[in-house]
Amino acid sequence: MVMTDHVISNVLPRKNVLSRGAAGRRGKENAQPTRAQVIAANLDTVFVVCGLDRDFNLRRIERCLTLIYNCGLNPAVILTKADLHMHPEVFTREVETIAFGVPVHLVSAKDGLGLVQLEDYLSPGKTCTLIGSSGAGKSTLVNRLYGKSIQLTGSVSETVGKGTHTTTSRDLIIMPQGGMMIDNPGIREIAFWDGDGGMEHAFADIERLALECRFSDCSHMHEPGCRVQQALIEGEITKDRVENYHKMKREMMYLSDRQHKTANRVERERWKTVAAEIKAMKKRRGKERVKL
Ligand SMILES: Nc1nc2c(ncn2[C@@H]2O[C@H](COP(=O)(O)OP(=O)(O)OP(=O)(O)O)[C@@H](O)[C@H]2O)c(=O)[nH]1
Ligand SMILES: [Mg+2]
Ligand SMILES: [Zn+2]
Repeated sequence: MVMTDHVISNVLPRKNVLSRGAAGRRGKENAQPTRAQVIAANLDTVFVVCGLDRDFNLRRIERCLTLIYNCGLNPAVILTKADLHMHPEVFTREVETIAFGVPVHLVSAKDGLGLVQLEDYLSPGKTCTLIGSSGAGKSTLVNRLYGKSIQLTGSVSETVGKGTHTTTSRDLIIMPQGGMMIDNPGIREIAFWDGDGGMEHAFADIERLALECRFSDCSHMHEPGCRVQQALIEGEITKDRVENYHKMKREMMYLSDRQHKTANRVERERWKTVAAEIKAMKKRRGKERVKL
């Protein structure tokens, strides 16, 4: 295939893929995605970029981490715009309470704070991608790490604190450090797509507590002897985190249920075709016998 003056000579096989439920469910309450949308492939690290302005949202970070774990990929969190605060480390600590073992980098594209830590992810042969909402500061980071302005950047609305969806395509950039970086458009919503394996990593604290519940099928809502509820009362975990856990668990169950149903339907349809072929074959044989 020829694209302007470039020729694609080889397409590398996909080692891994970051995908989410395809968008297009806006305005439809509880509507679920029906297709997977690939964000990027062959990744070593997926950066969740969050600006330390009105973009900062622990629940969204949790959601992004679940999506990344679901795809079997390695996350790292970048908290950018650190220059807006006197003590930005408090945000790092907050994120560390929900992201176990995930590197959290505090950076500022404005004054260069923490950028050296990111260089390691960009060594030759490595590929990373940036996800986050519009206006989080993804493209500004790419520009800073690249050393010049190669990606367009936009402003954030003062009234609603949101970006203007400046980046509109997925851009793979070969960085001067030797690695590759994929800049993405801002994500409006994160619909899950596949499996539920990500929950145990993203909510390791709750899953660990759940092992101590009295009933093995505890829903952690109202059962006696529920360790999760106890931890909530004792302030070990927050209400918001538990609510987000339940919400995502529901979505995951719905998804796996629906995918299971789809698989059943595929199987039924396959058997319908086989049965029709057998019937046609019998009919043909019958005719052949009559001829004899
Ligand atoms: N103070 C401060 N502002 C920043 C920093 N990084 C980015 N910004 C500002 O944040 C705004 C949005 O930056 P972008 O890099 O365009 O954001 P984006 O995440 O690429 O947004 P989309 O392309 O719309 O998804 C711009 O006005 C930047 O100047 C930072 O470290 N500090
Ligand atoms: Mg951008
Ligand atoms: Zn329980």
